[in-house]
Amino acid sequence: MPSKNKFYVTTPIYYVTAKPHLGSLYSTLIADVLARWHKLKGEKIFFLTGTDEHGQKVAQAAQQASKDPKAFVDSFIPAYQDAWKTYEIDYTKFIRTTDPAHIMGAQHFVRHLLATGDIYKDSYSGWYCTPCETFITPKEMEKDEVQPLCISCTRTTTKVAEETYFFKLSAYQDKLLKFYADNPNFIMPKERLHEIISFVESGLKDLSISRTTVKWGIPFPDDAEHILYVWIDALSNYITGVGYGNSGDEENFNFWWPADVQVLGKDIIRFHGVYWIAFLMAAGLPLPKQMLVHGWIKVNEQKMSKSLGNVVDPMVLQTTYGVDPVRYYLMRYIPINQDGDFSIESLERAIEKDLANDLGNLLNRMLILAEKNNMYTIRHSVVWEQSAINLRDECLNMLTEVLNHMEDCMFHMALARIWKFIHQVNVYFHENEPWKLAQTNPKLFEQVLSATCHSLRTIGILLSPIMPEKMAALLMSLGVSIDQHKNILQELVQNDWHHTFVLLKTAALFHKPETEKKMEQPEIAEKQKEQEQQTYITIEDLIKVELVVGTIEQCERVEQSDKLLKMQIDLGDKGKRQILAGIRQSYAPEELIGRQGLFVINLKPRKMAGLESQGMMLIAKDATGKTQLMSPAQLVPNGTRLQ
Ligand code: ME8
Ligand code: MG
Repeated sequence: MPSKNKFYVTTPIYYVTAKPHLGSLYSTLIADVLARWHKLKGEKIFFLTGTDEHGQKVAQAAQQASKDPKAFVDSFIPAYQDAWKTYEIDYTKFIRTTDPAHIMGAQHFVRHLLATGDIYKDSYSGWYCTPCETFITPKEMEKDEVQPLCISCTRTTTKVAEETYFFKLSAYQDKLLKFYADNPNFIMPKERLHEIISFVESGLKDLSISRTTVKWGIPFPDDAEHILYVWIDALSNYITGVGYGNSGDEENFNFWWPADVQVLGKDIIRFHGVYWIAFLMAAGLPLPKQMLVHGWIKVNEQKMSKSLGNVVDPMVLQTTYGVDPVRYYLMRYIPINQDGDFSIESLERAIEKDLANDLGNLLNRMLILAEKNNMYTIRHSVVWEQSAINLRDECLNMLTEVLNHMEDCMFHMALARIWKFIHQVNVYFHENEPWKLAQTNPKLFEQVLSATCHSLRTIGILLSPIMPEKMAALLMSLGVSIDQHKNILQELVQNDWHHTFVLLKTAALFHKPETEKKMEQPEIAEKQKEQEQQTYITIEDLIKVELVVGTIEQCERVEQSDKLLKMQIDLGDKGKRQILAGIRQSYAPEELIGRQGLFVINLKPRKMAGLESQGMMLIAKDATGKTQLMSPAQLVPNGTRLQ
């Protein structure tokens, strides 16, 4: 089939019972990054986001606020639109389920399902969880339970007994299982597919898709006693948003549907991976190509959520830290395939270390040095020195790996790989001592600047979907402009270092968080207090500790843990050891491989996250929580004991 060169991406539509929080931003940001990434490939983009405004949950919240439901939902819309605008969320359309076009489309969808015979009327009696807007299936209840708790959110449920329209979900069990088997990449990350398969395998009951005891919703076609169950209303936004059910828009709908990627959190995977797919199968519509399911942002081990009241307001966060640094932090340090803890501490560390020190300073040093020597136009070399050739090869290696990670939507891996390259560029710049070359060898001086500019150009383009504004500034300071209609990634992969750069002085891209501006971190003060309480040990105590120099040969993340890295350490004549350390927030594994460190090797082996750690690595943490690996200032043979 000829490719349409299009990319259609969606986010969940959020319940408008409050303004957006960091969790809602996270899903929306992932979709934005994907959309911008595909734009770099020259594809046409449709990016749909919006709000889920009907149903019992919203109606109850409106009632509590003594407001009419429509006035209540209207009051939050500016907060969503402002937040998305501030965070550079470049959506194509913001859909509201109260939009007339959506209402028409959703009714059309249900009429279609009625016509195919997949809907019948009966009575329903059971339990309902309002916060999740979900019916509790008998399987999810303990036997003889009086009032079950919701298995998803553990809150109390309410009894519902009413006449309802059912969708024949049970008829789709085999078709769904076949679909999953035929499309193993349908759900990313792949682990999440098993969850769906076992839910479907355990048996599907027909699904109630209308309510009579709730009034705030879309009228059921030709039966005004009923309103649409909020999930069938909400899910259909993904098709109504591109024109389904609205005459005149068929061409638009046929062009964009099916969605290429649907982004969602793991809490709503069943609605998307099972119900939504079955509805579409019943309607005979094409199925979405992929669902990208992410984990939860947590605060102190708890899911960040409106109902738990532990939310972080992205609008407050950006006033202190800026938009692009928050975007970067979320994409790099909340791995998409697992839950991630949000902390101010690690956000500040990311800004200081990765953005201000590693990337910002590199650009700055290069620009200042060029200016000092009146070099504003940097020409490429015809013959490159070996060190520049090596850097150029590394640039291509990095690109290849980053492209793969981005195809897998492993954003955190892509970013770690880009940062490894940034380190290499820093080393190249430093080792070539261009400030000396400026006096002794102007030609080579220009070459070092040129190699650095070429590297920064690639870095800036690759990072532009993550930090659009900062990378636009970076590229502008190099005199680079991007042609929106070309596949720029394809050009990058050619890795031709033949550009001329016209430098423009620019304000520093990133600022280290200033101490007086930093947000509250009470836990840090506690830690400092603990450290201040000194007690003495004797020299005999000290020599009991066997402290040895070793080289980190291998290093990888421990899947089950947000904090741990697993390392293989070469201790020379003392052999090899597996050692685990809680430094994952400070170092990407690649950064550590090949480096020397100091290790306690006679500590009793202990299990961490189910793995044995045969010693301990020495690290230092400063007051901001930044971790530093302790290493000898110069290379020392592995196995050397400290004295
Ligand atoms: O479920 N971490 O809306 P909702 C990461 N209206 N993501 C989070 C999060 C967190 N702590 N908290 C929320 C609904 N999210 C329905 C969806 S779609 C047809 C209807 C994100 O307001 C995540 O994507 O409860 C989650 O799936 C979504 O917000 C739920 O938002
Ligand atoms: Mg929710």
